[in-house]
Amino acid sequence: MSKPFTVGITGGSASGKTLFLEKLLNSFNADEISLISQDNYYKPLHLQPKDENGVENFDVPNSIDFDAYASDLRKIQAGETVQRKEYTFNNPHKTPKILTFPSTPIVVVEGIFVFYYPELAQLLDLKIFIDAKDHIKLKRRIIRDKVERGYDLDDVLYRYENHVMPTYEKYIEPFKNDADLIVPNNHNFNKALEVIRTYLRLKSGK
Ligand code: UZR
Ligand code: MG
Repeated sequence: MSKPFTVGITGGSASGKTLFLEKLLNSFNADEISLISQDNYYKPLHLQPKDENGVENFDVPNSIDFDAYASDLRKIQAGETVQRKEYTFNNPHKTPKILTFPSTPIVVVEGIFVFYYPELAQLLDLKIFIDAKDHIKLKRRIIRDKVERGYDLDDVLYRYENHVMPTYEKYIEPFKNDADLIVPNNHNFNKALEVIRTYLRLKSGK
C-alpha cells in the first residue's frame, strides 16, 4: 500500500473544523479515511499550563502532547494502526472510549496547532485553513461549550478573552500563510467541501 495522503486542517476555535470533517468523513467508507484529532492529545489536567489567575490554559501549544501526536502520525503513515484514549474535555459525565486510528489511504489531522508544530506540519501533504469571523466563532463556542462540554457562560467568556483570542492571534492566524487552501465558514462551506471531497476521492484511489 502506498503512503497515506495526509491532510491537515486548522483554524480558530469553533471555526467549524470538526463539523467540516464530520461531513467529509461521512462521504467515505471507514477503510478509506481516518481522522486523528489533536483533541485526543491534550495533556492530563494536572499537567496543563496555568494562567496568572491559576486557571488552566488549554490554548497554548504546551497543553498538547505533540511528541505523541507526531509519533502516532508517523506510525500511521508507515502503515500501523494506532490506539489512543479519547479526550473527554474533563467532563465527569463522559467515559473515555479507546479510539482506533487505522492506516487508511487518506489520513486527516485536525486541531488548532497542527500547522504550528514543525514536526507535525512537515508530515502534511495538504493544508486547509478554516476561516470564520470572530463573533461567529464566539457564538458557536458559547453554544458548543454549554451543550457538549457542560461549561458555564462566565467560564467560556473568560477563556475566550484570555486564552482563545490571544492564541488565535499568536499561534494560529499567522499560519494561514502556510495553507494551501482557505475555506471561509461564516455561513456554510458546502461548495468548498464538495471540491475537497472530489479531490480526496481521487487521492484515495477510488
Ligand atoms: P476546537 N478545550 C476545552 O474547552 N477543554 C479542555 O479540556 C481542553 C480544550 C478547548 C480549548 C480550545 N480551550 O480552545 C478548544 N479552552 O478546546 C480547541 N479553553 O478545540 O478547535 O474544536 O475549538
Ligand atoms: Mg473541534
